[in-house]
Amino acid sequence: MAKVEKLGAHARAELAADLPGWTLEGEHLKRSFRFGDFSQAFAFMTRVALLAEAQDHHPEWFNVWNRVDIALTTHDAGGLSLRDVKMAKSIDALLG
Ligand code: H2B
Repeated sequence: MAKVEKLGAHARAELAADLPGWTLEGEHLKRSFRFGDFSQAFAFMTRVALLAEAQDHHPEWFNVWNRVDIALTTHDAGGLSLRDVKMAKSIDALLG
């Protein structure tokens, strides 16, 4: 995979408007999701896992029962990159 650039300050500042629902915490884009039950939460995780494989970009995440917390960052860049923005938008698109 080609070297990927970290987002600059200007691009970072625009993220809040571009990705409502996500928060910027240090070098991570974060969002917490709630579902009706574990089965729905895990079904969502399965769909995200397939996206992650397709994009070769994998989330840091935490699940307990109906809750899925996702944190996106780009290890290859040592921080946030456009890959994280793309993944966040793809995840949002899963939920309509
Ligand atoms: N996921 C994330 N979040 N960041 C990366 O830099 C990354 C990844 N790199 N998934 C990919 C896989 C890399 O490790 C492999 C070798 O392509």
